[in-house]
Amino acid sequence: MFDVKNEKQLAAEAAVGLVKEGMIIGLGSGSTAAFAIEAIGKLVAGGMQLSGIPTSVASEVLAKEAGIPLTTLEENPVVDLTIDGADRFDDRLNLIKGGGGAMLREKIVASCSKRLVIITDAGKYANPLSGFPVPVEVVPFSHHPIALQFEEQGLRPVIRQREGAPFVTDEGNYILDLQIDQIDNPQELERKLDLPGVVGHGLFTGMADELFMGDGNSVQHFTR
Ligand code: ABF
Repeated sequence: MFDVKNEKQLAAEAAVGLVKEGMIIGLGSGSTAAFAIEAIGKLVAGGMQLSGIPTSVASEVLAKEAGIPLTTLEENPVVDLTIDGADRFDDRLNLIKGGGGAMLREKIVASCSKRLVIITDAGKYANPLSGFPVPVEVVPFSHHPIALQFEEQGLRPVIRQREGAPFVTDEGNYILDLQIDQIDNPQELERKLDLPGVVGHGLFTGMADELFMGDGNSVQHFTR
């Protein structure tokens, strides 16, 4: 069994090779993106001028530790390149994201980006998408009726908890994780999720431009 950490680090460093002087960089969340943040910090230490926009409080902390100058979407609403992780990807680079609960800000930053580059390891590939719950971010006020509607659609929602209480996202919302065996039509599922009170979800369809996948001691590069 290959070292997954190594696969993540290889993918992250390959994506960071795309970073150029003066860029506004979207900084993803999760353990693979953490390797990218570390590598970008080394570019800054070497004198490269750039600014990062974190996609989570956790990534903001890592970016500050790495010495990356930070900016915001208010100051820079157009992002040159976002490097982010994923929990699953299929042949068309449709993604399941949000295992760490950051998918709302991740999708916002991705939507502001000229280029979205995903970094993963070989274990994340699933075609069709499967093997990981689809997280849906909901306003706390609405979480119960939404859960009931998802139940009626057979999507088997489970409210994400931490230490016995509902997990609260960086934006102060709850997450319903949908236990779906296989997603044959991600776009159709996206339409089912569009209920009042839903503020985001972890299905990213048609957003990723390319993907680096660590695979053993090598990196494979896919473009959509
Ligand atoms: C993040 O990357 C999340 O959307 C996703 O859950 C995570 C994958 O985590 P890891 O890289 O630790 O496997 O962008």
